[in-house]
Amino acid sequence: MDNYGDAGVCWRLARSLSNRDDIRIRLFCDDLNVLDKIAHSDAIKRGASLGIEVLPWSVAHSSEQLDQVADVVIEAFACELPAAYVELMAEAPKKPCWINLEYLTAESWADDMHLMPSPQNNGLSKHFYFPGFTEKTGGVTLGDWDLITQSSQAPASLQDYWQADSKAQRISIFNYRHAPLETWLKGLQTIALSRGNSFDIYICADQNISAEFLESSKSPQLNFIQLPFMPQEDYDWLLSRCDFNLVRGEDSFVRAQWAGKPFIWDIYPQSDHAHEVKLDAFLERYFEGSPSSLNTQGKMAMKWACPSTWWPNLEVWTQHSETWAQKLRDLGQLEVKILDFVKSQEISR
Ligand code: TRH
Repeated sequence: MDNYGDAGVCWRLARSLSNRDDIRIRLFCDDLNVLDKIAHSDAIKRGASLGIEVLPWSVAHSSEQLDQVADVVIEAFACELPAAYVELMAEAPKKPCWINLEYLTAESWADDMHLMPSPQNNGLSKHFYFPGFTEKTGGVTLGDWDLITQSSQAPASLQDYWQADSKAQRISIFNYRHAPLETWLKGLQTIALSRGNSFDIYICADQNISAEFLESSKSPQLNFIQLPFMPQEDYDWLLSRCDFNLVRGEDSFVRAQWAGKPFIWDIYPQSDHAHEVKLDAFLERYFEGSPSSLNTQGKMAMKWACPSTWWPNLEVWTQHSETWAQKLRDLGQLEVKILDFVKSQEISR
C-alpha cells in the first residue's frame, strides 16, 4: 500500500510555516520519493523555491553535516530523532523547543494530552502536540487552502481531465484497497437510474476499481475520469470543486473538511481496531447538532451504506459541512497555534 500522509502532513506544515519570513525551515524526510510525488516531482527544488531546505533523513544522523541545531524541532509521527541530533540539541547553549507532533484524533483524551511535557533524561523536555477538533487541542493546518482554491480555473495537472462545462454532480475518489468502491458505485448507478442524476466521477491514481467494472458501468449518467497522481495543491483544488469527496488517512480527510462538502472518510486501518473507536469519536463530533435524519444517515454513509439510502439528504449534509468548516476556522489553525506555543516557551525559558 502506498501512503503519502505522513510526508503530506509535514510538507503542508512546512509550506504553511515557510510563508512567514522570519522562519527558516529544514525538512528531513526518510523517503524523498514520496515527497517528490506530492511536491511537483522534485521536493528539493520545489522546497528551495519556497524557502524550505529538504534533506534526506540520513543527514540528521551525522552531526558533522549539520552546521547548527534548530531553535524549534518538530518530530512528526513518532519518527524518533537520531541520537546524534538529540545530543546536539542537549549541548546547544539555547535549548531548542522540542515538539512531538502526533496523529490527528477526535477522541476526547487528546484535550488532556495536548502540550503535555515529557522530560527527558538529558535535561531536555519535549511536548506532545495533538492536532484536533476542539479548542484545547492543536487544530488542523489550513495553509494556502484559500489561495489555491479561489481560482476557478483547473490547475495544470488537471486541465486535460476537468469537465469545466459539465452540469453533472462531481465526486472524487481516493481510498484504500479495501474500500468497497465497486459496490458503492453500483449504488450511485441506482440513483442515476431512479432519480435521473448524472455524475462525473474523478478517480485518483491507484484506486481499487477494475477496468472491466468501469467499462461495464459507464453510461450517459456515470462519467468516469481516471486521474494521474497530481501535486498536493492540485488535489486540494479538486476536492474544493467536487460536490462529494471520498478521502482517507489524515491529510485528505482534513482537506475534505475545509472543502465544506460532504465526504466519506476511509480511516487508516489499525491491527488492534483502534481506528473504529477513532472513527466513531469523529462522527460524534462532526454530526453533533445536525438534523437527526442527517445524524443517522450521515453516520451510515461514512460506513459505506448504499448511497441511494442517504443521497436525498445531500443538500442538508452540504449545509452542515459548510457550518463545520466554519467551526474549524473559528478554532484556529495548527500553524498559528504551534507558533503561539513556541513563543510561549521562549517567554517562559
Ligand atoms: O496516503 P495516506 O493513506 O496517508 C496515511 C495517513 O496519513 C495515516 O494517518 C498514516 O499513518 C499512513 O498514511 C501511514 O492518506 P492521506 O493522509 O490523505 O495523505 C495523502 C496525501 O497525498 C495528501 O497530502 C494528499 C496527497 N495527494 C497528492 O499529493 N496527489 C494526489 O493525486 C492524491 C490523490 C493525494
